[in-house]
Amino acid sequence: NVPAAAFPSSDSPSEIASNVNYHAQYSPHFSPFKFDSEQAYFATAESIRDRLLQQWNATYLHFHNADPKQTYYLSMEYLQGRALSNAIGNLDVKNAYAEALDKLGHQLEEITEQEKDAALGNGGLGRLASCFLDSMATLNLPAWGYGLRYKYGLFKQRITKEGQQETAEDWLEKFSPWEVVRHDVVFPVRFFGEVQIDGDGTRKWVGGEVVQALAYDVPIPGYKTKNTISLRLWEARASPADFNLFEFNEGNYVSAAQRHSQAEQICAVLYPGDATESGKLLRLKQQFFLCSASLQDMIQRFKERRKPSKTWLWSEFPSKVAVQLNDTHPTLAIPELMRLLMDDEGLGWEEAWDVTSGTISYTNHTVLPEALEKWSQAVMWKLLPRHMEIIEEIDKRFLGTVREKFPKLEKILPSLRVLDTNAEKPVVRMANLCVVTAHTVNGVAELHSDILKKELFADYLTIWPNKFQNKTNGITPRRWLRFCNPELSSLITKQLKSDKWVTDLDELSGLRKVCKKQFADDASFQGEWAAAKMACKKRLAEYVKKVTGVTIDPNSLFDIQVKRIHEYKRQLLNILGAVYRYKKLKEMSEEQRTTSTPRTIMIGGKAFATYTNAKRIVKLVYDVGEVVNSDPQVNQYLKVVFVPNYNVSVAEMLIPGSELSQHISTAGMEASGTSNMKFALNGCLIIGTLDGANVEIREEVGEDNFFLFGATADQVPNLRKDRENGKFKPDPRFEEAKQYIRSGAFGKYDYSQLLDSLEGNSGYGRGDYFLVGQDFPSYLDAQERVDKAYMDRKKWLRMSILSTAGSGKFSSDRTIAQYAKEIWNIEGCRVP
Ligand code: DL6
Repeated sequence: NVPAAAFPSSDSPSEIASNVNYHAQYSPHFSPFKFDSEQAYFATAESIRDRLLQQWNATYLHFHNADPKQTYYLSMEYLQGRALSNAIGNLDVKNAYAEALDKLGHQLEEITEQEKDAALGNGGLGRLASCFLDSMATLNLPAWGYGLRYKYGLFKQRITKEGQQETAEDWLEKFSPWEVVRHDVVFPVRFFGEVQIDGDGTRKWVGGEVVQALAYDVPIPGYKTKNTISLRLWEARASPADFNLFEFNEGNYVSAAQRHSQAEQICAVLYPGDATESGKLLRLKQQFFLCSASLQDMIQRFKERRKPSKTWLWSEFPSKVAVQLNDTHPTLAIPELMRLLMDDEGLGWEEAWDVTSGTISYTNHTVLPEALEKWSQAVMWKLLPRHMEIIEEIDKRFLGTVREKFPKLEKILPSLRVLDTNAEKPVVRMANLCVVTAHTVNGVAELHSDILKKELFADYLTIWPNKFQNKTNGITPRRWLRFCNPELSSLITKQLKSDKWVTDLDELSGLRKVCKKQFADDASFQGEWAAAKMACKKRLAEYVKKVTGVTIDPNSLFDIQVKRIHEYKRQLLNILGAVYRYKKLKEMSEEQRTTSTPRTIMIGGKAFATYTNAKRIVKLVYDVGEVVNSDPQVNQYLKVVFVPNYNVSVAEMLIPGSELSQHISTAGMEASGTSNMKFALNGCLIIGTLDGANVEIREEVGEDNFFLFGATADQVPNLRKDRENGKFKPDPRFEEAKQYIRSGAFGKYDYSQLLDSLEGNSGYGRGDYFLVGQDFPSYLDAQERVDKAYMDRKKWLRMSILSTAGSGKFSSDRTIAQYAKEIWNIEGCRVP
């Protein structure tokens, strides 16, 4: 009986219900006459989307008229997660929508569960990009994100007794209500072809294959502001003329549609396998496609905003446009901007170079050698011949400048160059191209930025002492506390008597007050804190039961490690610790066992499809869980669960319910980590090494509230040398844990190759390069401290409260405000 209204004239629940009903009737995606949860989700999402579009239009118009300097964030990854609950929260209409849905016979929570995660990312780098967009919008910054609209995103993970199985992620299967296709925003992107030189010496890139980049806008609302910015995702399309009707009518259907399928491949999946030449070429195509389409769009907007006068100075471009490269994946923006400026706009080299380097800044997110991109020069010449000319020129001019101004660097010049011509297969070093060109280079945590300055990019410091900065990562407090943990959120707001912390996270330090007097700590607050945590733990236990079938006890300590599976992140250290714990529990008498701290260890994360050792680790966790969880002697004291298909929504369930979280990478290898910040913010204690942002988290929450272990980054090189020289003596407990697995205690699968990687003396991926054996004893000691602390409920709760209280620094609002001021030079531009 609810009427249908195309747009609600107020935020009253009945008006909203009419609007949702309108969408159910007039934007139908299913057969009529039913209104189940799925339909209700789409209709609700469309109702919210209308609001976002209204705000988006107002924001865009405002930016257009005000013409402020604008930042463009270029990233191959965005891990957006679900949009509905986030948008409802940011628009501050949760209660109104909950009531409206109630009128229509639905629960808001159940509706939001219908949404599939937009998983256009792999890990921390992609989620960081999404947190940044939320903060940019919330801070009213004139900023947009650019990415690719992958049809399948990263794979969906299933866990069976065989280990990890990958299937295509089908987030677009039933359409996404959050994207708006812009048929008027299309740019041609060329690949292959050749460079044509005109009579006057001007160069033009011609021929080859041309693909159309079509824009889809995903509106990103700020929190309690009208500002709604865009995540513009490009889709690759062939034009209708590329369909070969003649071939088709000849019955050659595959070749008739060849151009179309080639275009479709570009945005099919994130990180296609790159073991083959065609895989490498496809990845490079993806990167260039993102860069070229985005830059053409930026240039067009720059011109449009200057249209009344029809003239502009290109030298003004850097004072209107900032481009942030999220790692090296969008490095091709450098030669592409140079090409567009020189070949299309007629600028000379120097002028184009000043514009390009004045516009571009670069964030490094890793020091792992295998993740520092290097592209074969041969492949680049084939795919992007004009860009290779430009890169060669950049390299040549860089050499000239250094030789002239810094002759002392001659010896080390080969390692600083953009081109590596000595290699058997000459390559372009993308990180070097970024450092040589960008006006600013930043790392993502203090330790990581120091390592960049002292090691990876040390020699560039002589040339550009002021180019390098640190911007410690952050997370959005909206998604990662306010919305995912309503229980703790309300308690904090009640205690602080304000919800100002949602946009000013430093306010959380006010919670320290309740912990001031040693153990005279406010018992009632502690009780409420414990109750909030317990509510989240119970919800998590139900979820774990639903997705794995394993029953876990909310009274046990919930110990979680969720992140991409990688040897440097050392999930292997965690599971070896669990194996050791299991063995000791089995050896204890029943009476002794009753004094142990019951624990539920949860591990989750995706292993890259071709990363064999990572997949073995997943299987080992699963196998250990199968044995431990069904062992009646032990399973009241220990459970081990592999949580499948870790993604943003799963994180939103796991993190609020966590009590201990493991961030245990080999020191110096994790650039920052951001889930550590989310856990700490939700009152979870961290067991970790002095790596990445752990260092700063420990400083902020207090060293007594952090379970530290392991070698430091300074010690790691010598410890590796010691191993190589046969000086390392493994702790007997480490040997015992490995031996237990080798004995077949966890099934018939042969884990010898995985365990062998922890033995021997040297080599990356062998000889225990990640120092699991080295850190194992101090890890076990730290775990003992955890067990003891958990038994002291008051102490644990106090530590938990202090952990949240000390998390203010890790808001992405702080990070983005620093980028805006110290790198982009942009200011807020709030829609009136
Ligand atoms: O900066 C975001 C995120 C960091 O928190 C992680 O520590 C870091 O591993 C990740 N880096 C990458 C880049 N590639 N690799 N490996 O994902 O960035």
